[in-house]
Amino acid sequence: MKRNLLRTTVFVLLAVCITIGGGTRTVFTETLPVIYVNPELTSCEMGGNFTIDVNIANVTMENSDYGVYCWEFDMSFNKSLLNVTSIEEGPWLKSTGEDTLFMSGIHNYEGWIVAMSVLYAYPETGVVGSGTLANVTFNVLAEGKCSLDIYKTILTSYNGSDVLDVNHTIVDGIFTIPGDMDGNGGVDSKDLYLLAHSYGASVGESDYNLLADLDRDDDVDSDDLDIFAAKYGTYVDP
Ligand SMILES: [Ca+2]
Ligand SMILES: [Ca+2]
Ligand SMILES: [Ca+2]
Repeated sequence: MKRNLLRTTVFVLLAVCITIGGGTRTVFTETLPVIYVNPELTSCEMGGNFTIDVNIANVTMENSDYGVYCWEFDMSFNKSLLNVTSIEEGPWLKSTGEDTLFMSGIHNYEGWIVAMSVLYAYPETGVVGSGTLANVTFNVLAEGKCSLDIYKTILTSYNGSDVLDVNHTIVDGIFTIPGDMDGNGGVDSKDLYLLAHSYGASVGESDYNLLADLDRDDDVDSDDLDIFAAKYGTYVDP
């Protein structure tokens, strides 16, 4: 009975929200290269797996001397919530056709990983532009919220004799509970507002939001709303 009332309440809220709509998106205005987690906010049910990209953007000859020859990052996470199952190199550093030497390490008992890649033959120029450094796949041990914290990053260039540090910025990721679409650690009307904006959308459409597709069947519909209603009011420690 209580659940039916809740579901009705959620539907009414949805009807209100759908008429106002809204959305969020990450915009980088920095002129420095940036290493960032994509998507910035991720959720997944307990026992499930999800993959995030560690991306780079805004690399130019002007801000990197001779392009990037090597990247490295560590990433920490809450080891009681998540385990990393795989780290794969993304295509960015290989995008000019040069071979790379890629290495990674997974330390689930301590809650961190490390990954690095270097252009093998030190060509005349390094790589510029934007793309994916690595894909990291997690298994969810328990529901909760934690930072996917990128640190100890290294970006280097090369002038023919010296290795040069490339100044850059970092944007971390957040893992949170299913239904928490704004990453505040709770499932509430603000999340419903975001779900409403995606309601009726399928994967590939601009309004589609993976965070709203709670059953992960590539569309946002009444099945997702049912799951959302069941999670409505859930909060975790920030
Ligand atoms: Ca929320
Ligand atoms: Ca769905
Ligand atoms: Ca569906």
